[in-house]
Amino acid sequence: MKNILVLGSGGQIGSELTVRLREVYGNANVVASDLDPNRLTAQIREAGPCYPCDATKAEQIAAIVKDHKIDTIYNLVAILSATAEKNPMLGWNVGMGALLNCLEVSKEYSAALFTPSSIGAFGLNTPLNGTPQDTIQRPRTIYGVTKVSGELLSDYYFERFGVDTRSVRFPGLISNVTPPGGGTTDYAVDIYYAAVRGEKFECPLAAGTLLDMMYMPDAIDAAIQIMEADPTKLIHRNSFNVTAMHFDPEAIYAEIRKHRPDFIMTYNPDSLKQKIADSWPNWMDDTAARAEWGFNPKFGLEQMTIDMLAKLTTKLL
Ligand code: NAD
Ligand code: AKB
Repeated sequence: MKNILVLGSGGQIGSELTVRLREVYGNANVVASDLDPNRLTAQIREAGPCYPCDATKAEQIAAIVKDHKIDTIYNLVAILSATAEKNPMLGWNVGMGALLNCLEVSKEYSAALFTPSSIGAFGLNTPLNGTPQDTIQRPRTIYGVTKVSGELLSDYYFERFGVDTRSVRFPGLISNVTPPGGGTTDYAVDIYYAAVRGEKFECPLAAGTLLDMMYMPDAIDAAIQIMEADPTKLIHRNSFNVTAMHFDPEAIYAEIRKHRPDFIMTYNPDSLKQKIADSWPNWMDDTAARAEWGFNPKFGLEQMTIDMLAKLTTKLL
């Protein structure tokens, strides 16, 4: 049995991961937290222990870890790509501050640590098709710089201090539970909300912009599976490429129109998001994750679209 602390339980990933971790490990064994406790759902607040916690303050993380005998931390604190680009100092201070504190606390209390990286850890001089596990990483966004720095720092703490750090490079994540927090790939969530509400959708990325994506249930499985993986099988640690599908705006639009033939999408590219998206992989090679810890996503674009439309229809209408 594990004792787990989730930092960022109010976010897109954290809200679903916290609930799922409690199903797997028990409500009392999974502590939820966020800088803003108002972001925590009633379900999360009522089912188990919850704390306000600013992850940029090491002592706040350490107090929870000590009190609850935490042995595993899921650090989901970051400022996503488009928002960070508007306030680079905030992106760096939050992303790196939270990670460095988690690493130090994990070292002191012998906790394992999961911190997601992203497709944002790659840049224009990375091979964009079939992006290899080990390749050039020279991103030009502050978000990407924090992700590459985080990968290096996490490997350093493993090699130098034996901290059990593990991570995946998530692609754009699509969920029907918590809206996304200011990233470049948010359009792939927003488009479903518009379709279900019967609204027109203005796409902030141009036609032909291919990006890697994953449905949230597969992302949650991956986060739990990698932390349960046999460490002797891990050749890599920070971070593994993982992906489930890749598509451009036309492909997701066409898939939605199979179910909502009246749905209309037009294009109005946002120059900041477009520049970021153009520098990210079209599709990554995730062979290492499949070979080293059995990553095996279940949802493609077709199945995800059926599920998203059904769940959002129940939620919104
Ligand atoms: P999010 O923006 O939805 O959630 C982040 C949460 O962190 C929010 O609830 C916010 O209140 C909280 N937070 C912010 N500053 C904090 C602080 N100082 N202390 C404590 N909490 C604080 O982000 P997300 O989409 O859930 O992403 C989680 C992680 O996964 C991030 O590292 C992100 O880079 C990574 N990731 C996400 C995606 C995606 O598509 N969602 C893709 C790749 C990687
Ligand atoms: C973003 O667009 O910033 C995130 C990510 C892919 O890291 N969704």
